[in-house]
Amino acid sequence: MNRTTAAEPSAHLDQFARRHLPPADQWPDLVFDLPELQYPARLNCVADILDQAVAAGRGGRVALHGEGISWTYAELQQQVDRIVNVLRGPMALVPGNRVLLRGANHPMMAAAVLAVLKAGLIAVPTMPLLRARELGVIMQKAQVQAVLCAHALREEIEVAPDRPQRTLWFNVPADAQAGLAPERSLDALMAAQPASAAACDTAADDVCLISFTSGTTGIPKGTIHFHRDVLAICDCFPRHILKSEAGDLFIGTPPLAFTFGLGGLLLFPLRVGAAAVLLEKLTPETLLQAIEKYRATICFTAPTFYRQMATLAGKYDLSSLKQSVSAGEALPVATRDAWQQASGLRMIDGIGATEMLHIFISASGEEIRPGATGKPIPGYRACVLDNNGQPVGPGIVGRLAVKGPTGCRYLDDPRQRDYVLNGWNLTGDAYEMDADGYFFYRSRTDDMIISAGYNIAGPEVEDALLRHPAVAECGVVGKPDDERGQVVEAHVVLKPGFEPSPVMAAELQDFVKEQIAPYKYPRSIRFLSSLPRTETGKLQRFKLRST
Ligand code: 3UK
Repeated sequence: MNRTTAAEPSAHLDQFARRHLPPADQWPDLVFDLPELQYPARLNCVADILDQAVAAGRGGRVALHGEGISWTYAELQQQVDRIVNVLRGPMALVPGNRVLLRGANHPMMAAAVLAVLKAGLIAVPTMPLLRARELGVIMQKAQVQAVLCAHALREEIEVAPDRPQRTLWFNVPADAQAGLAPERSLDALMAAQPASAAACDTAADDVCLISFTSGTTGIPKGTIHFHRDVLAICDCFPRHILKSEAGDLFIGTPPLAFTFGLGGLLLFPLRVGAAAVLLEKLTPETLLQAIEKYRATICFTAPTFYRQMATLAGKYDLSSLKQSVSAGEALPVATRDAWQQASGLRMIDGIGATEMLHIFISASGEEIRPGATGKPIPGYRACVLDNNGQPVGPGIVGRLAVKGPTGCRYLDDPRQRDYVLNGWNLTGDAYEMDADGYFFYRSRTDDMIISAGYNIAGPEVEDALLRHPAVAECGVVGKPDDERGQVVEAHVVLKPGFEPSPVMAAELQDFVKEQIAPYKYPRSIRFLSSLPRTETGKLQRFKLRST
């Protein structure tokens, strides 16, 4: 089942990425057992999702909206092709070279990513909040040869160590143009290039993307993905779970540099001929406004965003919305309920990972079971393993293991051995399956709280607390304790109008004891004004543990 040795010649003149793939015996199994996953030996994913749409006569339909911008498929293709010509011409890059991309969500950022893939180069997208030192680590690990960066985010790039000479700025504001040499401006260089370019004739397993994990600790890991992986994620979740179609309008918050956003806000809509709205710096209020304004039909964001939007939703017309997708971290039932009451929509929860490229367990419509993430989506399979790597039956908590058409291949990283076991991808999550084959998230494997011999999953206690009317957000972690090993500690943000006090703490403790086994109640409660989160919406539990 492994497809590590390509009979098909690579289009890459620069073989860096292929040379730094893990050894074949450390790869996960790759499974292509659906008719739609039978890809030809040669493919360029952008030719398939963009050029084919224009060739099929759909060039006049809108592809992307941004602040003050709407591009049709034909216009997007022209932008992409001009960038392809800049990359091949003045930048003198050759297939297989790595290009670091940096920008907030915007049609130009999308065009830049697509152009890199179309030219047979390798995209290395980076999160907007990263600082110079972190960018330097990524540039060094991926041996980046060029940078395309939004002018607004130039500062950290300018001072990043090892920055390649070949750095271009895009979306340069009018007042900054005069101070910038034209050969430094992607916008200026594009204007001088023809608006058409042929896609690089890449092999299906030529690398097109190195996506760095948004890991909360440690050195970031580069996950390697191929042209066919990009098509595979488009042909699994959106096709079978979302059931998206050309009339859809996608909107949401995840950055394009995060594979949740790259798929949900760019690749998925293009694959079905639909459109997406790409906006920067969205808040719960402005996302609601934008759903109303654009009449979006599918929303992608993280659980906390839905929780905050639920309290404001009444002020907006959300009648256009057909589907809402939650991913990035566990969806508490309390948040699912609040959003459903506010919007009338049953949330589609889905677990994905950078290593797997996108979502692999989910459910929609009548298949949804509140509390469960769902079942392996068509194309993927999953099971729960014990500490010896043996599958366990229903009702037992263990390590989540998955396989499908995509899987983990770290760029030159010994941690490959931690993620892949006997062909399965181990995501680092503790899960339990029920007799019907539904998968229930418990916690990250490392985050299970062990108190006086009991295993306690923080998210279960969080879900209980979130049902209390005074609780806006909360995070539950294990706090070291001489007697019990660990005790359950809740970090709570109260809603406006509620004040922290010992009485409030006692009330919350009693409230938890009424809902779940009393030994799980938080013996310690701390009130905070906000919780530490990553740019991808994940709670930084290690920060709660160290305060
Ligand atoms: C956690 C979830 C419970 C889980 C991602 C959708 O989050 C994404 O990728 P990351 O590499 O993190 C992966 C880890 O995040 N997680 C994500 N979704 C859920 N836990 N329920 C969920 N629904 O610990 C997983 O191992 O940042 C999500 C699509 C693409 C992605 N990259």
